[in-house]
Amino acid sequence: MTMRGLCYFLVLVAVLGSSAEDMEENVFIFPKATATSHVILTPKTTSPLSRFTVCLRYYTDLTRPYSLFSFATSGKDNDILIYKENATVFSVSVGNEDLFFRGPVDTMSWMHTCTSWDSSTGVVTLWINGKPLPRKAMKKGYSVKAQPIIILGQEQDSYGGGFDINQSFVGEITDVNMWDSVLSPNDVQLALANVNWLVGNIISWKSQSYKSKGDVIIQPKFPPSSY
Ligand SMILES: *[C@@H]1O[C@H](CO)[C@@H](O)[C@H](O)[C@H]1NC(C)=O
Ligand SMILES: *[C@@H]1O[C@H](CO)[C@@H](O)[C@H](O)[C@H]1NC(C)=O
Ligand SMILES: [Ca+2]
Repeated sequence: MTMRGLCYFLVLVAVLGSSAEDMEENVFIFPKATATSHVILTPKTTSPLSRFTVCLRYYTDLTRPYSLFSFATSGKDNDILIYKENATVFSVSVGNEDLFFRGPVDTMSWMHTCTSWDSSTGVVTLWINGKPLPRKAMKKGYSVKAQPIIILGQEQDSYGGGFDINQSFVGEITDVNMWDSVLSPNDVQLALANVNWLVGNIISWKSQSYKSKGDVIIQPKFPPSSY
């Protein structure tokens, strides 16, 4: 291989490799409110979805609304959105429709959530720290569109943009996994316990490619005993 050929090869490896990272021991810190800083998670599959589960863990002292998980598709900015409205109310959006869930009052501790939706019934289940809130339903028969842009730290009002500083996340996020299935109650408990073999097949915190933009810091998790 010529020198120039070798250079092209190395660039190609760097691009294609796009470094799936084991994030198991890490968190993303969003250190301050901005309308720009965010993380784009690269999904392992980009097909339409007739069911899904998203689990993640977060730690924040925000009292204003904020986005936890923003999954936009072309023409549907809230194709999937997990959002905190205020100290007690979560909203879950599918296909730009919203459902509100009254959850436990915020405490200064790590919160774990799993959100699932099943097109065959429309049932949405929101689990907070391993406990399901009363189930609701929407968008029966709908299919979440393909080719999402998945963003942490900001709420998309357009495909990959349209951020609002007043909806930005400030704090720490980790253990993000997404499946193209509805997790069983038992699997939700395993996700809560963070058993490391339970990995998402759309987003897998154990081998995740991502791009971070702006002020986002990766740090090791503190041991659970710190809290
Ligand atoms: C929280 O948000 C819900 C939905 O928007 C609203 O009905 C409720 O009054 C709010 N609660 C507080 C304490 O602001
Ligand atoms: C964000 O909230 C602040 C304080 O309420 C307000 O002054 C500002 O106009 C809001 N910014 C946007 C972009 O909505
Ligand atoms: Ca939006």
